[in-house]
Amino acid sequence: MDIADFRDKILKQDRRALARAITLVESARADHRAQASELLEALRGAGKQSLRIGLSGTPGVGKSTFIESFGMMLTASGLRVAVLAVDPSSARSGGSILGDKTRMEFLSRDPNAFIRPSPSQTHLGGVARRTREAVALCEAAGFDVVLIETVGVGQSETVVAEMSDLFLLLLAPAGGDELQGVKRGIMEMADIILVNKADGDLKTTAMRTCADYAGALRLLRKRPQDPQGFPKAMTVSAVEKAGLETAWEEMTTLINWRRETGHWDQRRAQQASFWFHEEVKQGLLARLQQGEAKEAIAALETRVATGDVTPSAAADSVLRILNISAR
Ligand SMILES: Nc1nc2c(ncn2[C@@H]2O[C@H](COP(=O)(O)OP(=O)(O)OP(=O)(O)O)[C@@H](O)[C@H]2O)c(=O)[nH]1
Ligand SMILES: [Mg+2]
Repeated sequence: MDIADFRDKILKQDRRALARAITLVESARADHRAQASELLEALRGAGKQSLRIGLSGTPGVGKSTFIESFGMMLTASGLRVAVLAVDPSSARSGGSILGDKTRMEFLSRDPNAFIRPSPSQTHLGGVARRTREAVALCEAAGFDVVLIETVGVGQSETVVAEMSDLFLLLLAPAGGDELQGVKRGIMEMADIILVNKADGDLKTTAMRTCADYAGALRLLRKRPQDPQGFPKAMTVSAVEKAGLETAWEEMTTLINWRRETGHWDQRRAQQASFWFHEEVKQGLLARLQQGEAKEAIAALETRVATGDVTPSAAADSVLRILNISAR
């Protein structure tokens, strides 16, 4: 494989080359990983910074429909949009690809859009790296906006938020006064909450839900990366394409402010550091799960349980195998 040629094609926005490059970074094969690293290194700093938008929401809130409508609005205004997905739940793998291709019927045929459904996944660490690398490839390929979708069912929101410039939480109208069981931690990550399906019979409920969340957001600790009025909650209808322009204006306001005040660069720097630490941790964990260390752990497990050896002495002998013993 000619890495320089591959690099040039991606920089020239060749979609086929981009798709092949993403396949390469998704591969677990050692030779592919080596090529992927070389390619990413060759592309580092080339291209431009896209606006990375993370989008999370529970199954059925309308993520796919929203991306279709929102994405079409962006491409109509001349922007190039890439859509990536982080989907750690193996239960959905297979189904999501088919579903999304039909839900994003127009966007998937738009020459200014690039949609990449999530591959079937193993563990979240691997997913995070592959998605981050796919984002970097889309940036190199000159996309103005990279949308990173995740189904909000667990830790995947954190993964997406840690690679986004802007994090959107999509919610559905909810009756009653319960705040849909949205975890506080996820609320705290959101820059803009969008209550979708604000149309027809659901419109009044959507407005009430939106007001509830606006209230809840005001109770959260003020974050340095927000100008006055953010984070905020708004209503949209992905089906009727209502509120999308306003939502985009709010996103632009927030992002411009962050660029001007240095928070954009600061966040990207913090994210790079976060992923550096994560990779170190993942690398160490991987080494514990193979070879001599793995065998030693298995052998010591019973001895620790029966009190034959103390937990710390046992741990130390495992760490010594990796040459990282503290003693
Ligand atoms: N009334 C109304 N229905 C909507 C709206 N957006 C999506 N829906 C409907 O909600 C259902 C789920 O929409 P999807 O876009 O597939 O939702 P999703 O979040 O991508 O779902 P998963 O991919 O399963 O996680 C579909 O029947 C949509 O037609 C909206 O703005 N208004
Ligand atoms: Mg979907």
